[in-house]
Amino acid sequence: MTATEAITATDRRVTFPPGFLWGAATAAYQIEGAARDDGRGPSVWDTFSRTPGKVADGHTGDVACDHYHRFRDDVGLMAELGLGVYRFSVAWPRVQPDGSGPANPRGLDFYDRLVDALLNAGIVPYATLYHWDLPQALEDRGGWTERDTAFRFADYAAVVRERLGDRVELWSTVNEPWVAAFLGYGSGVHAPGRTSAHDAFRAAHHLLLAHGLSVRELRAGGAARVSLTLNLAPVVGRGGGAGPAGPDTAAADLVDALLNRQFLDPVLRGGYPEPVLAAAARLGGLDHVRDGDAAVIAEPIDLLGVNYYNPTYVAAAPGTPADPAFPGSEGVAFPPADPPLTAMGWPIVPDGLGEVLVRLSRDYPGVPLIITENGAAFEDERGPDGRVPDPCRIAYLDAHLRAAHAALASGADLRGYLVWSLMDNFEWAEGYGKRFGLVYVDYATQRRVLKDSARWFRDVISDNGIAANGTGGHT
Ligand code: IFM
Repeated sequence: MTATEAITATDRRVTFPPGFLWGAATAAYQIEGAARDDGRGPSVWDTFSRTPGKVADGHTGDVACDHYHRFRDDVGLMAELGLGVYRFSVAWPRVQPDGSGPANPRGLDFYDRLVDALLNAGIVPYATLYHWDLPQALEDRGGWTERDTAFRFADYAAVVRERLGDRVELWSTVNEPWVAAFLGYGSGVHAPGRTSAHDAFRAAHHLLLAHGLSVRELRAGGAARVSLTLNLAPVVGRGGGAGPAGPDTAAADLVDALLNRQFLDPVLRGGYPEPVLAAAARLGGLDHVRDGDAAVIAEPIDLLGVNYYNPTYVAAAPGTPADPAFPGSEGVAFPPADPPLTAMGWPIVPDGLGEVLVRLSRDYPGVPLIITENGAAFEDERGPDGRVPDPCRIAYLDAHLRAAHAALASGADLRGYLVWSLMDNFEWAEGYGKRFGLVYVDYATQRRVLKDSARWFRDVISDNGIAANGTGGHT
């Protein structure tokens, strides 16, 4: 059985509710390039990617997809696909090159032009304020381990809202705080590359505080609809010790607390889960958590953004040291996943998306959901006819959409689905080798080519659903 066959879930036609939002997502450092243009300051990712050995093949975001100069054509591609919504991120170091103080108007001008181009094309702009490009000047003062960074972020949010708030109604504060904190300050595989359990918990808390403070700033501008974007995954015990009281179940519960509930509970329930408090207390203390923070972090949101890629597998393994990305997970192993896998080596498990959505609607009712990222990297190549056939991606998206649809049918309040990503881009520590796009980017020429999946997604959007046989409306 091929990977494509293995992940094609069913051949039934499914239709989404009227008004369902269809879109695609990107992030500033991954596509913009123009790293020194118009007064942009350096970010932690500029520093990190220039540090030998940190990013595959020494790639940097200096040029990326050159979207900064080509955004009008890229918006044209979005219009061609029929996107209803486009999620992009604003680069903090373009807006405040040193992370504080007066705004750099030329940096804001870029987002002004982008938002106008989107609106002219009938596409809803969905602005993320933070997708990991912390101004280096703030990292030099302690970065996310410092409480002050959260307050600088709130100031930055106010500056962006003042310029774009008359036209942008849909906002996300922070993208994937788990990744920013635990890969940036715990395992160090992401910028700024620090490796301290204590720093990782501090960073996570200050990112949550930044979220809550910036929700307040965005609200001060009026009618904004505000979200937070979390990477969420089912955590599955698979060492043979599962069962209600089995050791794998306890391991799964601990990792679920570290990965999912560490963010969901403070935002949607007003406080950290006990296993997170215990781990953070043991690994450096909780001095960074102050009275009043819980209320700020629990500031109501209008929408929760869900980024889903794959489940996390765990097994009880007494004596195993903690994985640096999961400080506090001593005694837990992370067994490798079975095929089918994406080019990232990530397991393809569409039902995991459904599980996440149903769990959210059960355990955290009342907050509408939007899938802000879902997609996959595969080994895409241009054929001799110039086309980029990517049947695995079509099958992947088809199966995940079917899982999302089933979750809707089970009562999940799901409002939309955005593919990661609009186009191939800088995949962080993996550089440009991993292609997630609906649109193929030839980095030598910056030529864009619609992959077959882009045409398929265009038909899904225009049909507001998926046709039978896992093909969308695409023939
Ligand atoms: O490329 C990233 C994105 O920046 C955040 N979510 C996961 C994607 C794939 O790794």
